Amino acid sequence: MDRKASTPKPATVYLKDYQPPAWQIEAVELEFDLDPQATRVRSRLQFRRAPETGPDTPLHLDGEALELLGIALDGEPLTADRYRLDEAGLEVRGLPETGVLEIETRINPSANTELSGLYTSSGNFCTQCEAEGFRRITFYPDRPDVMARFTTTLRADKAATPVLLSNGNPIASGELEDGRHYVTWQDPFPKPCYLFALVAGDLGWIQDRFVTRSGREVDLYIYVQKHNLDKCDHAMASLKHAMRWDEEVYGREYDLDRYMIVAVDDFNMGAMENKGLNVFNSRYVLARPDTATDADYQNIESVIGHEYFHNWSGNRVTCRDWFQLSLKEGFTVFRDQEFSSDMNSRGVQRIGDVNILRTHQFREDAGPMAHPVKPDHYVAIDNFYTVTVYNKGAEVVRMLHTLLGAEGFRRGCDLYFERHDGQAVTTDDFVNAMEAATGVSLQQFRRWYDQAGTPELEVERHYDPQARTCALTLRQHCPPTPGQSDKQPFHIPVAMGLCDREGRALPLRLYGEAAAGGESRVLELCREEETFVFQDIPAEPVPVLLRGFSAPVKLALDYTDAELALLSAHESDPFCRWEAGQTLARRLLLTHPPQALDADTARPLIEAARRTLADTALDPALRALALTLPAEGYLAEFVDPIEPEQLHAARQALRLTLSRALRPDLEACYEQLTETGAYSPDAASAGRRRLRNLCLNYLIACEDDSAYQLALRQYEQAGNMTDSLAALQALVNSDCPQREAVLEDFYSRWQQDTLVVDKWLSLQATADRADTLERVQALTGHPAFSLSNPNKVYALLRAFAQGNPVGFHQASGAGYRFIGEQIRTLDGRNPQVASRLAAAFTDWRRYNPTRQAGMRTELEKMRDAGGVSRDLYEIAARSLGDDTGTN
Ligand code: 7MF
Ligand code: ZN
Repeated sequence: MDRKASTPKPATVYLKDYQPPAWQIEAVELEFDLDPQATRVRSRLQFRRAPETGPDTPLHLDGEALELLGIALDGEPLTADRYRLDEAGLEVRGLPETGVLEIETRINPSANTELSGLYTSSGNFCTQCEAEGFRRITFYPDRPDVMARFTTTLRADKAATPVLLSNGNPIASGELEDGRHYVTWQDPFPKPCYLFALVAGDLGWIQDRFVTRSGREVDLYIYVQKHNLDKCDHAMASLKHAMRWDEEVYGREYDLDRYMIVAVDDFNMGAMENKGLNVFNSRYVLARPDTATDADYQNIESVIGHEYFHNWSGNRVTCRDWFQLSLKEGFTVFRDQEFSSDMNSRGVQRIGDVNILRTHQFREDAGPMAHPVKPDHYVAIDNFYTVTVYNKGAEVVRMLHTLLGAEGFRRGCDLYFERHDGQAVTTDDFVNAMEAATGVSLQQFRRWYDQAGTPELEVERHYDPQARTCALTLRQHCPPTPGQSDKQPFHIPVAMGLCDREGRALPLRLYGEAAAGGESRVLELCREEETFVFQDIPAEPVPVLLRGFSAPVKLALDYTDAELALLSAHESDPFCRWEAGQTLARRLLLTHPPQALDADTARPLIEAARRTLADTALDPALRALALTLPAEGYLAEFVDPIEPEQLHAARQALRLTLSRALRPDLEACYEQLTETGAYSPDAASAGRRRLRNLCLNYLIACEDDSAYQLALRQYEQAGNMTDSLAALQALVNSDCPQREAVLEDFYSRWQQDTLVVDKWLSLQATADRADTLERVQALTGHPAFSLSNPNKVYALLRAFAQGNPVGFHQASGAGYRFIGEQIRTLDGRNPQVASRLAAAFTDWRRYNPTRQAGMRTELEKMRDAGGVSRDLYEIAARSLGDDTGTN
């Protein structure tokens, strides 16, 4: 257990204290006698002292929640004076330079409620070792810079556990006495133990084959509970697309004879890239048109891609230590974003990714949990699997791609993989390879890894009609973050263009250049302030900055409403075009009280929306994005203090105004997009459904019978989950008299399908109703809910705490007390899930004094609870402003 009742203040780990391992493990042989309550693990570690290590240095093996049954060195049992056992692990003294340590331990997988290490899910055995779960399986140097060849033998009852899987290739199998059997697996690639996996149980599978570019045949398997075998095809197709894409775009092939994916229902996060044996949360594998939405299909494709891409960015080249986490995660998120762009629509993908970054990562960067892409200290590493490490990390890699160009970036990647194949390295090694391959200096660029906070980019423009020049002055500033009061300027790539008053792009010739260099270019802002002067500009232009959102910064440019309207109608870059419309809407929402958001005030927005609804030449998905009002979570970034019900009321008022003004247009668009025929999750079809369901969402805002009938009809006739759920959601958030009956109908129809039930829980948790809190409280006692299953916790409790700001932040404080209590209960079972839920409280200082007091009280209760986990302690303490950076 990750609980330290006796230690009030858990220790902090620092990057500056990094020491290379004193001992290496060259090979590991593991034997598991699987039993749900008492699994025996025998481990043979072939160790070798590192050259720089003195002969008296003890070997430290991490271990947690293990029962030590025996320990021997080179075949001889070790006497008690040769080793010391404490709550952190095992220390062995007096070892020769090389030898074999044999250790036998016992663990209880069925009692493992943390879902870290070896545990059972729906009666099957599975593992999760990243970051520090392997130490809950056996004593081992549980750090990524110790890389070994693994051979794993699994033994279990053959009838109950016919499938026995681990990393690599099966090299032996057979029958044993008492109805048991065994399989031995060998992974030829040395790996850190966080990539170890085993899965055992009564699973079904589908099988396919992939032939690599060089002609190697790879067997592909997806293992699931048998009742889910009809939901695996999309995941398999996605896997083959990912394998082909990595060959085409990065020149990277798969390296083992088999690739296995297993779906489990109980999993703390999305998925895990264990070598040759990925373990997935079943929500990122299973899809059938009637059970999964378009968004589910998309997510499956991107998560399958993400885990597959880790085989190179993470497994073949791994992290030296956990401070380097973004080395593999930022890079791999960038790779999966690009994969999704190539498989679907680049513009839609980019807008979605920017939305996530700005609503979640900017918020993290502005609060007490702010940390650099490469953190320099932590209490619980599991708390640093953050949007900063993942999504800002991906933006940092994207900026390298922008600065070096696609070809330079590719050369840098090739060199990185060539130099470091089989090694555990740092983010610096990655940047070094990029520099060495291109000759571009990235000295200043490295600050993106070390400085936290979101830079603010202010742009001033000056047009000189006599000289026909347009001068853009770019100024950067980064606000302080915890532990970092002064920031050095960043190296910021600013993709930009200029357009005339008809929206036409102008050729760009910078002062001193002989000829124009295109209509879009990348300015590099390195100093605090720099001025760029463009020549031959016949009339005052409209500047377009940050095309494709070329840097993770906050842009300030004093556009007029007319300029924004122009860009939202004509700009060539989908992100900047969308952004212009969002800025217009945001201005309206933040400068008017809800009752003032009438048709007169909103006229320009209404007319823009009318044109968008009718613009059949434009991708429907982009039209849907353009018509979606800024999220409340994004609007919150612009106000102080955050008043959740005011933001909500403003957004709802504007939605109603648009609905009333555009009713015939919305109805026409809805009808025009009606489709019959078989469901396909492709981007074009999904885009049409997205726009049509957005029309429905607007139409029902009018709360009249004809809109209700439209939604009810869609619910009844829907041939896929996307349309069915959109109709249900529209009804649940309305006052339609049938809303309860439809909710009940949905549950009774899908109660056997745990992933569909999650959607049903989330809908209720995010419902726009006065009694939602009571409803959520009641649902915690519903048979469909369980605190033991992370997906259920996320579907109900996180959806409420993070997806229902009005409900969670209600002035009585009842939302805080309820979620606080759930977190403290959960912490005793699964600290990782508890601390993720606690993220809802970290921004407490952004609210008014009453709310601050309510949130603060809950954080203090978490921090000061006896037996609080390290994970939850760190979140609560840092949120409260305690300095966890000093021991
Ligand atoms: C896509 O990164 C993007 C991010 C760690 C677990 C999966 O492959 C992973 C694992 C966490 C948070 C997000 C993701 C993952 C984890 C993830 C998955 C798919 N190495 Br924690
Ligand atoms: Zn990952």
